[in-house]
Amino acid sequence: MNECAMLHIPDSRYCFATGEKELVLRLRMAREDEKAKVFLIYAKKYDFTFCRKKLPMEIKYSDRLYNYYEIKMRLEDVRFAYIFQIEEDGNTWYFSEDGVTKEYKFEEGFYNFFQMPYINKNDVMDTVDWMRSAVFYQIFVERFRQGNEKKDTSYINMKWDEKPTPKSFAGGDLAGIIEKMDYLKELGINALYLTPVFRSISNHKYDIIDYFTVDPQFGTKEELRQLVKLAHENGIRVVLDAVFNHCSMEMQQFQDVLEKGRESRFYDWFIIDGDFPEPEKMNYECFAACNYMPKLNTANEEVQDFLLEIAIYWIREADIDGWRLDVSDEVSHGFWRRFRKAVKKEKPDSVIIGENWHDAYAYLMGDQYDSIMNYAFTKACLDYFAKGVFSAKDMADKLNSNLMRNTEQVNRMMLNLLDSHDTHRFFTEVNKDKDKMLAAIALEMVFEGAPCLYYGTELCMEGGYDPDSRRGFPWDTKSWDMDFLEKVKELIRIRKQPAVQYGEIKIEEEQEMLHVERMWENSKIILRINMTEEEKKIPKQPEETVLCEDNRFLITITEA
Ligand code: ARE
Repeated sequence: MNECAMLHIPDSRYCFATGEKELVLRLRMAREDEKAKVFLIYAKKYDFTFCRKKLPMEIKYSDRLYNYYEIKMRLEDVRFAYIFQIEEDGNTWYFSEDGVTKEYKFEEGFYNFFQMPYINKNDVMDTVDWMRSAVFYQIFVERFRQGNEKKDTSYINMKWDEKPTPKSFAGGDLAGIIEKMDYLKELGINALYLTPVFRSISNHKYDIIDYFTVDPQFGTKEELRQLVKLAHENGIRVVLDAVFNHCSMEMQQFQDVLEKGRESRFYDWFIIDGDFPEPEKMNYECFAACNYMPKLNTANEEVQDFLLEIAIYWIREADIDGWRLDVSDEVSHGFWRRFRKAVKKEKPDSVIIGENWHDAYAYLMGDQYDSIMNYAFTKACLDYFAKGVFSAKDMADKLNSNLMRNTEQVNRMMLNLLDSHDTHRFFTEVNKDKDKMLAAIALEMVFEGAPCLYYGTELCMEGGYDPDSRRGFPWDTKSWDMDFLEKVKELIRIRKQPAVQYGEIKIEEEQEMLHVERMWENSKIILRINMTEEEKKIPKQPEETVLCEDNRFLITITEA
């Protein structure tokens, strides 16, 4: 048995409460040990030495190197003690805080059993309920739709269907989104993520001058209110972009420091090396190498208070349903902890989605964000669907490995995306292959977490890297591929099936195909994807009913 591969950490993604009396336990073992029989030996904490129970554990996830055994326990008590027992080739081992041992002295167990000492209610992370069935649609506001024809349009310098440059303005606004709410509802999405809408001189508005004003190019506070209200009436939630890592150098507080240097009462709002910030010398922290985006010092409590006020203000004023956090991995954990408390207090079922491109476990333990933009999912999809560097087995391994980074609650709230305003469009990445595109969307809809469609995905919009991925939405219906659009709608409907909302997930390779299963009560949804060069008829069992199919995938349902 490969001891080095064995891993279990109490009170972590390997042992977490999903309710006050519900605990998930995971044990990692080497893949080569898959014949081993694994048992959980457990008891109420204070009973462990004299009265224990034993349950078998099953492999629920596998990646290239490891198998992950998982069990969900309904507890009699909030204090829980346990060890693992492993049987292989006629040998028995025990795995406890003492590591792997041939023998285990239960009478001394209180020194080295693993434990969940006490599940305190306020430590249990809740899944935001509506996230279970959420299908997000990301809108880059400047390019979705111009609804207000009466506004001052002198800033518009790009024809709607032209290729954008970094400084293009096409005229998109909130009124445009309001106007097209029927289209969004019809598509079946039930959550919007809007890129920033506050006052700023750029087209993307990630350099904010005034966080309390909607940018006049986009509309007014009243229109934002209306948008959210109308969205809610149509069963659609709205998440806005919180750009709290940095602001615009035009923001009044930074201007004050530019003018007064150390004498400014806002000097400590920024991180400056010297008496004055000097943009040409870049002697202050900023986003990337953009001197026009000075970094806010979120270690400063006054800055924290200012940002929290903004977060709460828009929940109160516009009734938004959550925040996506820009460059969240560069902002302090301490700030996000305060942020979560404040936002969840104001609106308990709001969602907090970080923009971390990498493993974000440290932020996802229930005290900071609920989820992240799942770029690890994006990368896996690129490798499998677009670049062809992943076989079905590689893909299954990678998806399982990614799931094991986080707890069940977090996995259910992950924002799974194929592309965004910061990447090439996925349709361009798959070389405009509609079968591959649909197969990828099918995976997004059946996978654990909330899918997020970047605006225009449903119409196969193309585009390279920023700014090309931000073209104007093609409203001329003559150009639409209606079959494709209908397929996307069908797939969105599948995401709302109970098995996908609540079911466990199983991902594996079968006959060189990717096989994803969701199971809930009596129903089982199976997605099979064939990305091999061989065109094969994707097999299904006689008891399965087809929900949706295309050249590269088949989704079926079985109701027992
Ligand atoms: C502008 C120009 C670009 C130019 C860039 C740099 O448009 O053509 O390349 O400047 O000079 C916003 C705008 C951008 C704008 C940028 C700067 O949307 O158009 O670019 O401001 O003015 C990293 C960050 C991540 C960030 C991405 C882009 O970690 O937070 O880079 N994403 C957010 C937003 C962006 C936004 C900003 C941040 C700034 O979503 O839209 O840009 O507010 C690895 C790294 C990641 C890295 C990722 C991509 O995975 O680990 O950290 O993300 O690659 O590079």
